[in-house]
Parts: sequence; structure tokens; C-alpha cells
Amino acid sequence: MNAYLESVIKHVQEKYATEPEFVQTVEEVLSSLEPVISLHPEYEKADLLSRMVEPERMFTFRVCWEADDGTWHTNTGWRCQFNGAIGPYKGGLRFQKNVYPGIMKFLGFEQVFKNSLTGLPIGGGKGGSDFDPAGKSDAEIMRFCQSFMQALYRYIGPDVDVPAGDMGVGAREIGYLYGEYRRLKGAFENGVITGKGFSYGGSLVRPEATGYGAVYYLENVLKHFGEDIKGKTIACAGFGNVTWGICKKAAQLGAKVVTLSGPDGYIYDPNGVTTEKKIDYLLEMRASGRNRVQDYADNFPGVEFFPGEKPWNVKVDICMPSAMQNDVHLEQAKQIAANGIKYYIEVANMPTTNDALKFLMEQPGIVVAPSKAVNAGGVATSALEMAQNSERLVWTEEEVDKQLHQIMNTIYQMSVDAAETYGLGYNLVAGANIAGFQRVADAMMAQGIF
Ligand code: 2IT
Repeated sequence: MNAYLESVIKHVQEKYATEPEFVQTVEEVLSSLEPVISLHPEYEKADLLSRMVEPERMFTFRVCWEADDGTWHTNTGWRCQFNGAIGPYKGGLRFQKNVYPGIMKFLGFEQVFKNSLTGLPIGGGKGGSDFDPAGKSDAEIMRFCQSFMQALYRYIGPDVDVPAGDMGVGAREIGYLYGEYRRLKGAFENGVITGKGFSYGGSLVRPEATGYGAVYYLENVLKHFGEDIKGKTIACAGFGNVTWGICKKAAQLGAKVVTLSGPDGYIYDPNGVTTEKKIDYLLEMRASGRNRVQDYADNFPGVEFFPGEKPWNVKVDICMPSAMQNDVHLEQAKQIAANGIKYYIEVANMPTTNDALKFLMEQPGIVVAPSKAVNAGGVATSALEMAQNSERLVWTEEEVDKQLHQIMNTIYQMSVDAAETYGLGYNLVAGANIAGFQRVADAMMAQGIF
């Protein structure tokens, strides 16, 4: 490997040894950039990579909130403003018990490249809290969100940093967060946050956008191999917002999602999550706060539930891991290969461990697509929401969907072209990293060293 690249990776491995998820994404992205760095000595001269792996700013804040029983609780909040070279920081907030700086930084770093790939003017950021939303009442969620925003509001803004949702932060939390921001600022600056309800500035298609975008991207891959999505079976993980959008679009196009998963195991539905009733039920499952996928099997006949297992041993045409990071390990990757599955389309942020990803990419019969390209439709549609907010306009569903579709096609094509330009063949993973890098690198070089 190029000595400069190697030295930056080593630096990150040593400096952030206690943040393995961040080290993992840096290793994955930087190793893809080898041909670019070798061909462009100016990047090494400006030590561009050392600056790219260091967040511009990251802060921690205290979030205190009162439970319904009158007891007081204290959590930690974070916002990582990773890179603002091409636009205001943009990225979601994650509320989950396991959140710590390593998760914030891995998500922030991925977001920089993802947002760049959309071609829209958005920098990369991420935030969240180690607050556990499980089992909390609506009033507790509201008080937590209000307290969180009281700490965050002075550091964000429609031209500064624009948060959105992620795991544990859906439409309800966004509403409470925005309400508190509006109260504190005394202004209707609704471009400060995305994923809003439609009545106060949310965009049509934003709820579906990540899932729809993933399927639009998948269609591009299938087309490259002369195949049609119609009749294909898909294994998904998770049962949240992203998986819901995939089920909906896949069903519209004649394909079927046959697995869903949760912390309790996975379900196999041989008929597919294709009817309106089943697809709507996913929303109910999420809203219930029970976080159990078994409920799906209990509710629909002919569905099997496998407690404590993951769906990666099921024979399907396409795997779409759409739950969380490091869901697919080497062992599961081998199972996917043994089952003869041709399309491995990542959807969740970093759903594959690096050794599993390497293994899958080395299999001649498997096509791997990376999440930072596949799931970029979510944040892209957030940028379309920001555009509508600043125009004081509302676009039609057709208009938003048309733009989303176009953006996904362009992301796919840019990735294919970038890999080809650097002699890597049809490599969607390296192509996405290179294309995402290029735009941020150009902007950083142009803006001077700081
Ligand atoms: O991972 C992601 O891209 C998101 N959670 C969405 C971010 C956004 O700003 O819409």
C-alpha cells in the first residue's frame, strides 16, 4: 500500500484504539483511495488525509430529564461536525444505549462521503445520545428531546448544521426537537432540521426515501447484469423505517422481501411483506416500542419466527442488510456465498465487518454495493427538504420522487465511472469511496489549509 496512506491509517489505529468502529470505517475508506493518492501527490503534500480523518469539531453536552415517577436522569449528548467543506454539516441523531464517541465518529465519517456522493451542498455530521428510548413514555421522550435541544440549539442552524433522525429518532422526536428549537430561537427556521412532519415543513417522500433510494440503486445494479427486479426475493434485516421503505417499493415493482429481523430473532415470510396490511403493520410494530419482530409472525399466518437468529442463512436472490452496523460477520458472509446469493446490497451504515466485506468482494459470483451509496437517498431527500424550506415552497410527491430517482441513478453511475477511471473495473465499493472523496478533497484543497 501507498506509504502515506498506510501512515495515516496507522495513526488512526493508534490514536483511536478505543473507538473500533471509527478505525474500521477509516481503514475501509482510505484503503480504497490507493490509486487516487498515488496519482495525486498534491494530497500528500498538503497532508489532506490527516485533516480528513479529524472531525472539524465535536462536542459533548449534559442532558438531564425528569422521568414520570419524578426521578431525575442524566445522559450524554454529542454532535460531531465532521466536515463542512461542501455545505452545512448534515446528518442524523441517534438515540441508543450503546452510543459513544466511536459510533458518532464512524457515522460522521461515513456521512461526509455519502453526502458528497449525492452531489448536493451538504457537509457531514452526526449526533446523538446514550439515552435508551426503550420503554419510555411519550412525555419522557418529549422532556428528553427538549432538554437535548436546549443544549444543542446554539450550535446548529439552517446554514450551519442540520440534524435529522437516525435510530431511535423518528418523526415524533423530530417534532419535539424542532418545537424546542423554535421556542428558543423565536423564529420559524424550519430548515434547521429535516424529517419533519409534512404540516410544518417536512418533505413528501422523505419517510420512504432511504428505502426507495436503495431499491432504485439496486435496479441500476440489476440492469447492469441484464436482470429485472420483478420476481426477485430479498432478505432484509431490521423492521424500521428503512426496511419499511424497501418493502413498499419492492412490492410495487413485483419483488418481495421475505425476511425481517429484530433484537429477538428473525421472521421468514414465504409470501413476502407485500400487502398494504403487512407493510403498515411494520409501522405499528415500531410505534409500539416493543422492539420485537416476533409480533409479525404472531400476527400473520404462515410466517416462521427464528428466535435469536439472523436471516443470513436464508436462500434468496438479494441480501439487503438494513438493521445496524456490523450485523454481518465473516461466518454469515460465508453462508451468503454458500447459498449462491449474487447481490449483496448494504443498506444500514457499515452493516458488514471489514473481513466479511473483503471476503464477499473477493467472491467472483457476488456483487457488493456499499451502504454509503445505497442509503444516500435518505439524506439526499433531506437536502430536498432543506431546499423546499428555503424556497418557502412545497414540492409534489412526483417531483421529489423524480429527483430522488435521478440522484440515485447518478450516484450509481458516478461510482461505476470512478472505479473504471482508476482501473478498478466494476467495483461499486471503491467507486463510491473515490467519487465521494474527490468532491470533498477538491473543496478542501481550494479553501486552503485549516
Ligand atoms: O444515515 C443517514 O444518512 C441518516 N440517518 C439520515 C441523515 C439525514 O440528514 O437525513
